[in-house]
Amino acid sequence: MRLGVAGPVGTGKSSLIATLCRALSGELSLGVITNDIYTDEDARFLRSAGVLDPERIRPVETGACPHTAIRDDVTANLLAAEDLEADFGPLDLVIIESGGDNLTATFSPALVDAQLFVLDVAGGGDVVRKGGPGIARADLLVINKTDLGEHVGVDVERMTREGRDARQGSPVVALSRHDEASVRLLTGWVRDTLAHYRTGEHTPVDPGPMAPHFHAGQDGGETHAHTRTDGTTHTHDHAPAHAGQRA
Ligand SMILES: Nc1nc2c(ncn2[C@@H]2O[C@H](COP(=O)(O)OP(=O)(O)OP(=O)(O)O)[C@@H](O)[C@H]2O)c(=O)[nH]1
Ligand SMILES: [Mg+2]
Repeated sequence: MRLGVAGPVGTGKSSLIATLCRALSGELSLGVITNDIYTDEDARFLRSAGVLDPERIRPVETGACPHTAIRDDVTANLLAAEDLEADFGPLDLVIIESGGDNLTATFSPALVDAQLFVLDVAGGGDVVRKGGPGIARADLLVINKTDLGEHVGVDVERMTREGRDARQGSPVVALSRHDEASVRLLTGWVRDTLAHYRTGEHTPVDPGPMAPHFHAGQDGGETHAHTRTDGTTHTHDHAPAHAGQRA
């Protein structure tokens, strides 16, 4: 099974993967793929954490917005997964970390069978209300670093409750690597999902596309497409900010 881990920058994706490796490497054959925009920093962090044979941790340097490599063209990640399988197969679980992105980045179901979306309490209690496809429809929402709630004035219970409200019953785990009981909830979810995957009861779900956006240097950018929460798309024009300044 391939498991994607997405979420904004610094919410604790690599740390969560280290926690999973520590808990599961004794019972499962694991591989890890990290996606960084410019470096192999996350792969180096995980290798130095000593939680898995360093050879089982492979970096993909995306060189572009993270969603490019986890959603638009997943080839580099599929090749890394194939290489891991060739070297260490049969693998039970390959965990793929997305580069940290905004609230709209999700994995293509062509790359992963299941995906987690990771927020952290230090990012603010209101982030969960801002919504997005990962928060609403990833297979699991993780509210991470619950130990920091009291230090940043965030009501963790309320944030977790609002996460549940946003997901119509889909699971939410409030996690801190310092709280063993919460780590057991996370590893329990991974074990259950893997068991369902093996019996064919788990179906990969696409949380929905990246919000349409343009990159600097592409077209003029005056035409914007917005995807509404119901999935329909609406396109309209804005007067360019520099209107009147053009030759
Ligand atoms: N207090 C606390 N800090 C945590 C926890 N998990 C991660 N951190 C810290 O949060 C910071 C970011 O963690 P990472 O795991 O690197 O986050 P990331 O999402 O992989 O970051 P990017 O890959 O750069 O997007 C580090 O300083 C971690 O030590 C936690 O449960 N509690
Ligand atoms: Mg990371």
